[in-house]
Amino acid sequence: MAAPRSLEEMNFMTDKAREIDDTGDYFTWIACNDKEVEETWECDGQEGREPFLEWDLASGQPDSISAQSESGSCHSRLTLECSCPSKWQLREKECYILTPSPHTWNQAKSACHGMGGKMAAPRSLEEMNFMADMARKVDSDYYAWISCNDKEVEGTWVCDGQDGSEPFLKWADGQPDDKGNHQDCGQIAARYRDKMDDVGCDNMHPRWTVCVRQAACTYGLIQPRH
Ligand SMILES: [Ca+2]
Ligand SMILES: [Ca+2]
Ligand SMILES: [Ca+2]
Repeated sequence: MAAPRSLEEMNFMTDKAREIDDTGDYFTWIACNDKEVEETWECDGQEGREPFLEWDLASGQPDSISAQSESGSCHSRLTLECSCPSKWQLREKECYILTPSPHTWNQAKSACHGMGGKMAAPRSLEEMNFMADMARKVDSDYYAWISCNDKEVEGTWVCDGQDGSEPFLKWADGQPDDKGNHQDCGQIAARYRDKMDDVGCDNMHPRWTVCVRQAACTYGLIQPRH
C-alpha cells in the first residue's frame, strides 16, 4: 500500500483516483496510520524519514482520498480546494469567464489570451451545459464562440484545448451545414438549444466568448475526528 512522499506524488495519486472515479467523491486507502501511538503518524513505504503528511482541517471538500485503519476508527480525507480570479467561475479544476463580443473568432481568441486564458471548447455534455448556463444567465438569446473550427480542412473539426484525438462535438440538428461554403468556426447558442453550430469566422453575431484557464488548486488532508 502506498503513502505519498511528496505533494507531487500525492497529486499524482489523486489524479489517478479521479481518472477511475470522476464523481468527485472517491476514497483510496493510503498506508499512513497512528495505530501504535495515537497522534504519532507512520507511513509505510516512506523510507524511515519523517513521515510526509499534508493535513488540512477544512472539511466538506468535493474530492477526497481517505486513510482508514482496518477498524475504520481512523478516518482522514485528502481534499482539493480550487479558486479562481475574481469574476471567473470555478468548475472542477478550471475557471471560466464569458467575455462580451462582438469580435470575430480570431479577435475573440486573442481576447481570451489577453485575459490569461484561452478560448474554450467543451469536452463533455456536462461542460457544454455549464457554459450554456453561464451564458443564459447574462443573455437568454446568447451566441458564444468556442474554439472548434474546420478552418484548415473543410469538414475536419479540431477543438483547441480538448485532449485526446477525437474532438468532442455536439451539433445542433442540421449542423454543421457550412452555409455559403464559408462557415468554419464554432459557436454554441440558445437558438440552437445550447448545441454547436458552424458560423462564418468573421461573423460578428456571436456576442460572447467562453474563455477558460486553470484554477489555483491546493491539496490537503482532513484530520480525523475521534
Ligand atoms: Ca471552409
Ligand atoms: Ca466549414
Ligand atoms: Ca451553420
